[in-house]
Amino acid sequence: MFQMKSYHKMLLLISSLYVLMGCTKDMHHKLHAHMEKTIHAHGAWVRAVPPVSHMSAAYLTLINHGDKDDQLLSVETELAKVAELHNVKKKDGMMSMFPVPFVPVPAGGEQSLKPGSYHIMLINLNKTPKLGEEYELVLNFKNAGIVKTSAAVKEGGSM
Ligand SMILES: [Cu+2]
Repeated sequence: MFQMKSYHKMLLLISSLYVLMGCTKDMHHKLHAHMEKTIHAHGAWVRAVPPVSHMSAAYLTLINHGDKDDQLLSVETELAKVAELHNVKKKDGMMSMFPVPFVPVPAGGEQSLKPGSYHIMLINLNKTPKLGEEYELVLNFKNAGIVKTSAAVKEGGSM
């Protein structure tokens, strides 16, 4: 009798778990689909650097498919302890970099992070990025939330 009861309880528990899991899965799909259609990250790459270097940079093109302006707020990667958003300006005939609080990505438009412009500065490298390797970049946007992309290590010109 006791065994029968626990068997029924178990069945009840299992079916309610299925309901819960189904619900969560569905919500995840909706969220994911929403994120996929707002911001796309294309052609991400990381600059190959010599082993003595403690810094590198990452570049990519962001495309905003949404109807709201968005902002890239921060980036995380296993490659570096710190990832800063930078831009460059000309000062006394020299190009110098400076940190920016965000990188704007206009509604229905795109933004290129490239040498000589906006870029992701990778500071305090955990390892040396070598040609042929790939590293995941976790991009955090004001509206689109988290977007992940894979960046290939490539040879770049001067910074
Ligand atoms: Cu920089």
